Amino acid sequence: MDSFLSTEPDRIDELYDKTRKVTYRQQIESDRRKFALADENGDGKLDREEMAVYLHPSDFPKMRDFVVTEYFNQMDESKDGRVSKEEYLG
Ligand SMILES: [Ca+2]
Repeated sequence: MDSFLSTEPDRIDELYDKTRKVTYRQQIESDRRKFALADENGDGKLDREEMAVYLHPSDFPKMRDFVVTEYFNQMDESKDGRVSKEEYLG
């Protein structure tokens, strides 16, 4: 979050994290999806085991699709549904 200049609500779609290549809104939506997936019992809170899933999603098979989709969307800068060698290598 430090790479964002501001969290003003009216700028939520234009603020861009250059490192992660996402807007602030996209990051919030991604975090909400990750939280919902990690919240195994759906109580809206993360216990210690659920927090481990949230913090280290790559370590848990149930988060595999989320992790792949997040990386894919970040790499596919042209948004053509494919990651070119140039996009992959950055
Ligand atoms: Ca929970």
